[in-house]
Amino acid sequence: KAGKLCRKVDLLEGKKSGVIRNWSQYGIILSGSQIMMFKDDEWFNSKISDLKDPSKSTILPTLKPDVILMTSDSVALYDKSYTKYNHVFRLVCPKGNQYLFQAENEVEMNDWITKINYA
Ligand code: I3P
Repeated sequence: KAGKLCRKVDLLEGKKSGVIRNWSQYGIILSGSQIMMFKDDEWFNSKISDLKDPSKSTILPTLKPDVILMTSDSVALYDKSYTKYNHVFRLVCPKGNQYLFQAENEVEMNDWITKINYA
């Protein structure tokens, strides 16, 4: 799956202090158990149709993501107690890191949650 999400780092190793807390938008590719994150919006827009086409997956190894998150031991969940923004899900990672991701709408949010958890 590929698309765009806004991300905020909520906890690093379980701690809130010292964390840069702003939201920023990334182009995202979920491939296997990796979330690859790209800052360059223009580049991502120009590539997005290729990235959504499984027959062009040969380009995946050549990509240089700005951030990579491994999802194999992580859980994506909808956090009911989080009410500040809509369509936000939480990614909880084994070392205590937690990220908030905001999707465009509820359908997209649920799709990301499902695909991350079953990747
Ligand atoms: C943060 C920024 C975030 C905000 C965060 C602020 O300030 O305004 O948008 O998160 O609040 O610390 P800065 O840009 O100076 O880093 P929310 O929009 O999610 O509230 P927080 O510290 O309460 O997470």
